[in-house]
This record gives sequence, structure tokens and C-alpha cells, in this order.
Amino acid sequence: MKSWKKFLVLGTSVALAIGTLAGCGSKASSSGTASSNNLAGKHVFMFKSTGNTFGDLMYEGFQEVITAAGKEAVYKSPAETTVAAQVQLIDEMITQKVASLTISTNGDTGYNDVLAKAEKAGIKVVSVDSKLNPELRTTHIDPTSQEGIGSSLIQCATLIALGQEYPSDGNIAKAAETALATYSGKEIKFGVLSASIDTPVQNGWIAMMEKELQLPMYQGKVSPSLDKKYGNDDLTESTTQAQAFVAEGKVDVIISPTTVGMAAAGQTLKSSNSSIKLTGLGLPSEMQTFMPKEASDNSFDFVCPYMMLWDVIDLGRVSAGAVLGALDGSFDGKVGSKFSLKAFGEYPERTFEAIQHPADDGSLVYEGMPYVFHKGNMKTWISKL
Ligand code: RAM
Repeated sequence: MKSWKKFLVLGTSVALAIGTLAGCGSKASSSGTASSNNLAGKHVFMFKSTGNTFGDLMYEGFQEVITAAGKEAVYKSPAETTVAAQVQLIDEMITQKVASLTISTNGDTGYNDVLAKAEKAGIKVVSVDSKLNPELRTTHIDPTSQEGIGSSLIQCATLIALGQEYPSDGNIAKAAETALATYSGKEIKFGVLSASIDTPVQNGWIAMMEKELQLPMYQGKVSPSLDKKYGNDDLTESTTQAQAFVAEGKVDVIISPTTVGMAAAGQTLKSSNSSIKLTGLGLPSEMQTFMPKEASDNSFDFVCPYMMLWDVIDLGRVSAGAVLGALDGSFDGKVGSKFSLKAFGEYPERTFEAIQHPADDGSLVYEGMPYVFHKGNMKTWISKL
């Protein structure tokens, strides 16, 4: 918990001080079919679906590292956020003899048969963002701990419900506890606008949000149950769900643990002039019209006073490092095994070590640290993420 707090504070100051990340270069082209191209020997990056900037940015980092190693990366994602659509693409890729697959999944079942085939064909598989079950992956790459993200989202939403600015020391846990201690109004209620009902990564974060709400400081003040709706990482469906939150008028703050949900809810709450506020995991470039950008702004004049995310491009870079290590045999994904990346983004050369995944019996690698985007640093990030 302590180091998480440090991450947030650090994240804020790093965001303000460094700002050396590459801007978004040319966007990857993604496709719903693998059969039209020759994929032999290529390194496939598969996101949950096409048309998601978060996936495009991850691919940008992935491609950079694969290309720097003298190899070829390719972006292949299905049009729909379903397991079946991903499985069909993977099957085609195996036939075409790809070298590796790095994937963010749409569910936690349904990949066994196709990935057994991949294993037989010698294809290395790493998951990133949304995990594969342990027996199907070399390792999984997460931005940072799910517990840290879940609890921080609840703390941010609590502060926002109570009209509090992001604290200048970054200690949202303490600020939320202090603000709740003197609160005696009606019970605060949070809504969650998620991706699909089956997505492992969002479900992991939601479970951690529910755990945080069990702490004594919330009892009788914030409802322990979250009002959950699912927009399937589709802008139209997410907008419909956000409109339902507005029509029902039951929640004080919507937490969206997906960039697609954030953008949809931002637009919906803004155009309906709703008093419901928003926080979650959003891309600064997509959220700029719903958030404050000047230190002199009143954050509460905006739909989303502050939100979180991590460096998505770095997440892609780290996943490429893992898959390259798996292929050359230097990284087997077992707890304690390591791979390195040459200087990238804001970092000098870094070594990553696989640790035990807290929620399954596979391994896990953490990319780095999350950031809180608020009126003091938003401007610096809009062109980067
Ligand atoms: C979305 C994706 C992804 C999630 C981010 C925050 O675009 O659903 O899984 O990690 O947002």
C-alpha cells in the first residue's frame, strides 16, 4: 500500500517534470482477418478489438521493440470484443506459422484448444492487459497491481463525490479517509461502466474495488455494492449504458475502468448536463473536453475532475520484451526469470522480473507506475497518450 501511494505521488511529479515520451506516431492498421497476409515468422499483437486507441498505443510500443530487434510485428484484432472472434483469428495465424502471439483477452475460457495447437507449433504466447489462464501463457504483463488500481479508483470516486480536489501530496487514501470521517450525508453510490461482462482485466479491478469498499471507513457512508453496467468496449453500447445511468439517477459517480467507457460516459454526462461525475481509467487525448486543463480551473465545473492511467505505450514495449525473451530462450516466464529492455520512453535500460501472480498460479510482470491526470498535469499528457 505504501509503495502504491509513492507511485501515485511520483507518477504525478514524473508526469510534470519529464514529459519525454514519444508522441503517437503512425497508427497501426488492424484487421479482422489473418488470411489475406503472409504472417510467417511475424510477431502478432492482438488486442480485444479494433478501433480502441488504448490497443493502438500498446501496439505502437510493441512494434517499436520488435522492430528494434530486427523482427516484424503485426497488429491483428477482431472487430468484436469476443473470445470466439479472437480464437478464429488465432487459428488462422497458426496455419500461417506466426512466431509469437501477444494478446489481451476477451474472456477467461475458450482459448485452450487453439492455444494447445499454438504450443505444438512452437508459437510463444504472452498475455498483456487482460490475462490468459496460467497454463496458456509464458507470463502476463500488467501495468501495476490490480489491488492498487481498484482501491485508488474507489478513493478517487469518494473524493469526487465529496467535492474534493486531487490532493497536492497525491495521498488519495488518506484524503478519502479524512473526508469521509466528517461526512454524515446520505449514502454515496457508485456505478461502474465496464467493458464486457467476461473481460478478465476489468473484472479483476472491479473485485478489488468491492474489496476496498469493505473497509470500515466506508461503512454507512458509501454503498458496498456497485451498480455495474457493461458497454462491451463499444462506443455506441457504452453510450447507451451511460444514458441508462443518467435516466435512472441512482449513482453519484460513475467509475469506468475502460478508456472506451470513459469517453462514452464523458460525452453522455456532458451533453445531458448531468450532476453525475466521472472517474476511471481514461486516455488524456480522449478525455480532454471533459476534464480541467489549467491549474486555475475549478475541477468540478467538468464532468471528470480527475482520472488515472499508466503509460500504455510502455505496456506494449514490455510485452514485446517478454515475448522476445521467451523466443530466444532467455526468459521462461517462471517466477524469478528476467528479461531486459534497452532504454525506452523515459527509462534507461531496465530489467523486468517475473513474480507470482496474486490471483492465479502463473507468473506476472509489472510494467511500472500509474499516473493520476488532473488539472495540474493534464496539458502535458494530451499529446502523449
Ligand atoms: C480499455 C481496455 C483495456 C483497459 C483500458 C484501461 O480500452 O478495455 O482493457 O485496460 O481501457
